[in-house]
Amino acid sequence: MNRSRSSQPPVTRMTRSAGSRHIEPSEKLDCGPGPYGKQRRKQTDSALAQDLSQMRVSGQGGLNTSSPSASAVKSSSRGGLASVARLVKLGRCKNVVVVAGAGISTASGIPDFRTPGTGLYANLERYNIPYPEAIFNIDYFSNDPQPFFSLAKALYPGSHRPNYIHYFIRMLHRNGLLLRVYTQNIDGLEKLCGIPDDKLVEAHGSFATAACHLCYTAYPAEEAKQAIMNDKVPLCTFCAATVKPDVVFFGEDLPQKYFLNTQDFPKADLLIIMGTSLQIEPFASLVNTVRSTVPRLLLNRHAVGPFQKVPLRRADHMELGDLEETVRRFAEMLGWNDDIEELMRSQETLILPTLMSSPLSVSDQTSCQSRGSPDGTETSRAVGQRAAGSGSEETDSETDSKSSASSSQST
Ligand code: CNA
Repeated sequence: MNRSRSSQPPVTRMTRSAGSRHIEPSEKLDCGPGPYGKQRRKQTDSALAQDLSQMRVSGQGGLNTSSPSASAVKSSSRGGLASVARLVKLGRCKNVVVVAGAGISTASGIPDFRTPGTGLYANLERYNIPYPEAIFNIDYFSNDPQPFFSLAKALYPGSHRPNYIHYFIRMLHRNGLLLRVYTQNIDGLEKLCGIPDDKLVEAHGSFATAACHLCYTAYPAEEAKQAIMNDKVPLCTFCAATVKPDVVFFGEDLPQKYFLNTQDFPKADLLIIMGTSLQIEPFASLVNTVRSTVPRLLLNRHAVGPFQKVPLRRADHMELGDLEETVRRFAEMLGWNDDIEELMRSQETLILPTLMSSPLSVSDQTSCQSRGSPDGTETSRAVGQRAAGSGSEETDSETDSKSSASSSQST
């Protein structure tokens, strides 16, 4: 068992923050408590300066979605999906960047944060926390890790299956169009559906690795998972503080890979934003960093971020409504639907052994997630969620490399 120090992936001082477009300069200058703070400071100055300037752009508040202006925006968006499908079919979009959030996984039975009624923030009684964001607050975790561990038990990869939306993103890759997907999700479903590692930035980390939350000594992810699943607290072998999966908490550094955005976004020729409220910085500001002529397509239940402003950029399009339904329509327009269905079937056979029955899936915990899809496929997904053997981080990555090979063959 290897528990060497500092095998934590390189981190930066760009930190995650919630609910505010404005980031205090003092917060940005904090390198965090990690042992390599100074080194990190040198590496990331230019990226930080760039992101800070961009954040000012996005710092203007948007309109409330229920306001008259918001509905004006909504109605002006009609036909957006067809226009973008036409551009793709004409071969004008060969470097597509996808920005994703919790809304792409609700069809897999994982509640998002903010949807009224079903979102995790509306169902926090069981976690016994004073305010919703506390569940991802590192100081709160340091004092009491149990609320996060209860949620982690339900979010650990292995109990949920990728849905049509994840496979749509993979199809972008298979067709050679995906430059990168930037996801805020920590459920690992992008990996599980076969999107290869080099196409994926998990901006808020994942459960694939774990480390001490104080000294960052690496800890075997599978052991951390076993402890958490058995209601035990994994402890650091170096300083005895609590070990945490490498999910990025508010105030923590984002993974170094996040900074690929400085190359990717200027290169993008289509930006697709899916299932996010664009509330968490610095991630939310990314959508303002594509060139102003680049089409931005928002697929969400309601307008968010810059899409709440009137007028929209000329190249902005949005399609509001249920995401899975919208993505299916988009795929139909592109002529991809049959291929996606086929891809889902073949990948399901590969991933079934990695899924485990989960008595504590988030949807079970909240028991309020809408699970039905128009064609009833959710029923089979739910059955499949119960039908599998034991999963592990190792099998997850094995599946990933297998499917990466198959998806790269297909591009
Ligand atoms: P959020 O703030 O909850 O926003 C989700 C957005 O998706 C909202 O605008 C919803 O209206 C929209 N949405 C949800 N379901 C649908 C649907 N079926 N059709 C159309 N739109 C829909 O979540 P964000 O991702 O913006 O916030 C980022 C947080 C959420 C990240 O830090 C994650 O770690 C965190 N999170 C992740 C998961 C996950 O990994 N699956 C789950 C819950 C929270």
